[in-house]
Amino acid sequence: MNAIAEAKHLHEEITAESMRAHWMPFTANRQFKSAPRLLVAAEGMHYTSHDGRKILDGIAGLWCCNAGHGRKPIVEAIQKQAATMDFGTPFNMGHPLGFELANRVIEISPKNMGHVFFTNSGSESVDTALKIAIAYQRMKGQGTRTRLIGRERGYHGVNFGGISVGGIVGNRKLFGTLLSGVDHLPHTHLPKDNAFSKGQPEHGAHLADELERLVALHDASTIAAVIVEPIAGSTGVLIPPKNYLQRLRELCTKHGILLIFDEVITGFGRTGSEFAAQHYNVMPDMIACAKGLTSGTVPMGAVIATPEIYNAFMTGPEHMIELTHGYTYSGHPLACAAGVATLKLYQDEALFERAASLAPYWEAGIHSLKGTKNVIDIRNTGLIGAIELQPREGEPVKRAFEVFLECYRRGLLVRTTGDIIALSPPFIIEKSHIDQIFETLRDVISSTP
Ligand code: PXG
Repeated sequence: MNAIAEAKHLHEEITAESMRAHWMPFTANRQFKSAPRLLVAAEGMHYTSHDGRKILDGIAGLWCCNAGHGRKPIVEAIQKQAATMDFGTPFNMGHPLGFELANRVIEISPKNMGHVFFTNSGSESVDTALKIAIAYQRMKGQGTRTRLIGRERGYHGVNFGGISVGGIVGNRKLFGTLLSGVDHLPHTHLPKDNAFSKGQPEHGAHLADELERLVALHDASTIAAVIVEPIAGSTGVLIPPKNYLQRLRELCTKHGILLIFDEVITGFGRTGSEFAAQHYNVMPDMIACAKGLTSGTVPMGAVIATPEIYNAFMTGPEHMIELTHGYTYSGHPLACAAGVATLKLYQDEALFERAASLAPYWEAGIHSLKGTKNVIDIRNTGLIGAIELQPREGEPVKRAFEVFLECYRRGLLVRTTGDIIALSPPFIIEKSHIDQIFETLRDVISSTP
């Protein structure tokens, strides 16, 4: 039996009872288990569903499979590494691929970056960066700088640090008091002024000045770091207004506050540049990343930091651990093998350049949906986009969810957040796929009540 037939066969055996044990993440478990949607194979731009249908991947898995699915050089590198050395402790031991991957990451990072700390996910990258920020201030003799500033509508993963600086109430309210000493900038979503902007919106740079208000309230001497997504992804693709990130950078520098960019989604070519930092020409002090680092093939994240930060820790007796932080699987050999092969593939196939060169076609495609029934805003940059729908009276979220289900039925995978449809295809996408995505969406949105 081939893999797909086997998976279909397995599906036939799946019953409500056999699905009970798996508590699924960020999923309406009961709805799902009453009508399961299973993916069983993936290649190039497509998934195969359990019922044997080809599904066009409009979201690169979940903003991560930037090189497309089942890419041979990555698959073979993982296979080879699994057979060569499965695991080795990352504490006081190393393996060659960890160093190679760190060097390759630095090669494509903003020029002010120098060091890479490996994690296993975006959430771990965020919490690692926040810990490094607080510890760095202490190492510099500024131990009172412990406060962290996030932003409303920010998503920084699901660990305690990330949800504390994050700004999504649904992800926070169940979990108690979270970290203390956290405050938030206002979000930058100004639909009245900026609806249907192509790329960066005109209005909203002044919202960065809110940091001055927070400094006046708390005093700079209590603030360690500001963390923002250069483009807020999970809350519906909020593109930074022109000059907003520049102003935030200036204010952080002025007040001795570290600026952390959460580039879990925007890193590794999504904007058409290596990182959003280069795209917007604003250099943070640290970058949290994950997803595209291995094109989603093996879980891995990283924090990229400046030499200034790294060197602040390289003091004290040389036999002592400088940063008491790390995960059993930091720099896991399989993840490093996948990462090295992925970054090489991005380079060999010039995939970031490909994303940049397709961006105008993508932009024209997505904005052609302006005027479609219930579409109240469209946002885009690089190979990322969002279509915001008017929520149905008294039934928020439902209209977009129905669009998601109908797209899936018609062979297209999109992502929804609230009443926003988010898109972020693999960079190997062809113009014909772009046409298919927007034709399908136009039809489905028009016919959804
Ligand atoms: N930061 C950002 C900016 C993210 O987008 C994370 C951190 C956390 O990464 P991990 O690997 O721990 O999941 C993310 C993750 C969505 C969606 O619907 C996006 C993410 C995760 C789940 C759903 O847009 N991004």
